[in-house]
Amino acid sequence: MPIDFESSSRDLAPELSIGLYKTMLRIRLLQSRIREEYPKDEIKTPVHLCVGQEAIPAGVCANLNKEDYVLSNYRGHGHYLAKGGDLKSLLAELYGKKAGCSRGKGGSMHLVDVDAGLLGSSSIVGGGIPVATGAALSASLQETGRVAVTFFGDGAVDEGVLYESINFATLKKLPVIYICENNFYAVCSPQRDRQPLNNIYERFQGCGIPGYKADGNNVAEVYCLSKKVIEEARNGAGPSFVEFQTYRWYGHSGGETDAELGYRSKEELEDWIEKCPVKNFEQFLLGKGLISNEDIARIRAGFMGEIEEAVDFAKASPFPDEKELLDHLYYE
Ligand SMILES: Cc1ncc(C[n+]2csc(CCOP(=O)(O)OP(=O)(O)O)c2C)c(N)n1
Ligand SMILES: [Mg+2]
Repeated sequence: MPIDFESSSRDLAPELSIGLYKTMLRIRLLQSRIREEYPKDEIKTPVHLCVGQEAIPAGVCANLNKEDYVLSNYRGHGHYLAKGGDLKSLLAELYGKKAGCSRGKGGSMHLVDVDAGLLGSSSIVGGGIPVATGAALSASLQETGRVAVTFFGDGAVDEGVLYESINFATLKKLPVIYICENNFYAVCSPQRDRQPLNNIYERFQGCGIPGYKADGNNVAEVYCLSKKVIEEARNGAGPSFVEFQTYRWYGHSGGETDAELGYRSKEELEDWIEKCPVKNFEQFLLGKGLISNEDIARIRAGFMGEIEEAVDFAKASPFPDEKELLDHLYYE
């Protein structure tokens, strides 16, 4: 089914639509560049790309202020950029350099940029969920007006901490939004083999939290639904749970296609590539006359130049000093 941008973008100002497109494109181009770099083995930690899933960070984070909190997972490049993280710091982190956002000690899976409101990303499945709940508790107690958003996958829905956190957040009416990026797989394990029903968004309603589902490849729909739940949370109405259905194009980690592993079919992947969130929205904007091919070429060239500069910066940057090894870590 084609993506229904027509009705979902009806209330979006043209500049907003173009901004959402640009955020997605920047995330996509960065990841394409990382795919080229990764096989050179200079990026030492694993990378988990979110190619195919860009509409979710773009649409959600467009509703957040700098001061709002985001807790991400290991598939977090998109969340980092969309929340306003610094591109050079991200790339330096991937290369384990001192200028990295986590001082070169975290790698792709452990991104922190407190100034941008990204309190952390984690390799522990579901690891950001209780932290976001705690961040929302602090916002509530201190009456800062901030909200917390946590992004996680369908695999994290199998973790008990999600239920504990939602129960607590609902009880305390915390300003937190739980966002499940359902790409239908946890590594090579399909959702249908792990969960009896395809109803993630309905599961938590029994705890008293509203649950919603939307097309995670439709940036306008992602934007509008997250606008609603973020405003509600900010106005004291409490938390929400949102499931965005989407698909990752490449293997669980790294930048290769993995159809040969046999856990998903080539046809399924091709169907989802046709539903590309970036290309389809680009076509829609072109069709509406909101953007021209010349604009697109200019925007792409600008992002590619910026990304190239950041890659060069990261490669040329020094590694952390040996004596810093135990700094900024918790240890006895
Ligand atoms: C607590 C915990 N259990 C298991 C793992 C191993 N593991 C790493 S990624 C992953 C799959 C998670 O899938 P999902 O939440 O759907 O996210 P996606 O990778 O699809 O974005 C698993 C099981 C882990 N890192 N942490
Ligand atoms: Mg998944």
